[in-house]
Amino acid sequence: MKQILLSLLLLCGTFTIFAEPTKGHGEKAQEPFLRMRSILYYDVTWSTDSMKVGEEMSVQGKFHVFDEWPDVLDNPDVVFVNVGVPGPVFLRKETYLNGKLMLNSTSVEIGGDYEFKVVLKARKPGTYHVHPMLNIQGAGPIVGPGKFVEVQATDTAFTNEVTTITGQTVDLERYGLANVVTWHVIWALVGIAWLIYWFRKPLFIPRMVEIQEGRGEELITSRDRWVGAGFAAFTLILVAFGYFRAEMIYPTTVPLQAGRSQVAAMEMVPSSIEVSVEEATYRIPGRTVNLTLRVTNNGSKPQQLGEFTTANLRFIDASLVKPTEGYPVELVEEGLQVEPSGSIQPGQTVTLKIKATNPAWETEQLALLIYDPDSRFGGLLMFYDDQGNRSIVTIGGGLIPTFI
Ligand SMILES: [Cu+2]
Repeated sequence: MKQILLSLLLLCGTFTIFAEPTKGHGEKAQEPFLRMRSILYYDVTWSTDSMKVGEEMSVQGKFHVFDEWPDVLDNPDVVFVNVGVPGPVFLRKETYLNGKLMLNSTSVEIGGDYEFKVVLKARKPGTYHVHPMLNIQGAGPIVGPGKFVEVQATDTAFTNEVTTITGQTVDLERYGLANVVTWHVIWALVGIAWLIYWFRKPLFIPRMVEIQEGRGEELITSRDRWVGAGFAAFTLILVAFGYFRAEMIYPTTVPLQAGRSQVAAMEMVPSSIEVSVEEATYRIPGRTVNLTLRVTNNGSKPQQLGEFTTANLRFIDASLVKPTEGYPVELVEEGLQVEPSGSIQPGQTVTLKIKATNPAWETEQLALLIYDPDSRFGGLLMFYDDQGNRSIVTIGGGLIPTFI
């Protein structure tokens, strides 16, 4: 016994010593197909990465709803625009989807592109990983890229004042707190009294024996029945009292809004570039995704591939694409290798070989894709013409692992 205890203690000790502070929220633990083939985020920006409690920041960007939406996920019919932060450390003051104010859930079209903006007010000091996020019913929370934002404390206490429809100004941080505490205490007391009454009697085993011996009826006395009825009556009276009291104090109320709003996808200029995936492999020792693509330029301007993005990782050709200032460096890999390099002329069809090398395929746990029963990838290709105009093409297909 002593030995077992000692080894358990040692085991716990070892875990504690080697434990690192956690900072993310398990975004890497989400299945690769979920990150690569559901919502593909792009153009995400954070207005700041350092602020004080009470100050506001915004997270904005765009996302593409992947065309080949995975069968195992429910369609994105109920979608809520949100942010992924560890707990209630920010207040979400405003949320927009394609410029429309989003208080409710909406639906998004498969294959559509949307622009979002979320305004946050810092509530608690600390350093937080801030992601845009969509909560999709039947598919889970799908997070975008994350950036660390530091929130510094201030001397003044945090308040969240709003003016109600009756013109009263209230601080939502404390509003109704006494009422909430009072009612919790009242109901806890009722519950405890109920438990105490029954716990005074013989409990599980003696009761089981009585029932087995056919004397179950004798376990409940007429006094028990009266007490039970008393509790039931008291509970109903208390509920009714609470209801009428609330009606009296707050005569004007608006119920929580449960309707769903409709937002159409962004109008996108149809891309003049056609891409078909001929081969896609993942070279395990080199941590490289190799893509062989057949690309046709049906437009009137030469086009050049500048970026391949998937699962919030960006592989860019630094001569064409510059990440916005402050974009998390760990999510951008410069040096997207494209062969043959250079532009694709109007009317031309070329076979492009693309190499996207990054240890992140392993560290972001995307390589786990090859162990899935459905090893398919998805991503966005961004082509640029000679004037810097961008056109986005979605690609996807099976990804085959190679070991040499
Ligand atoms: Cu995170």
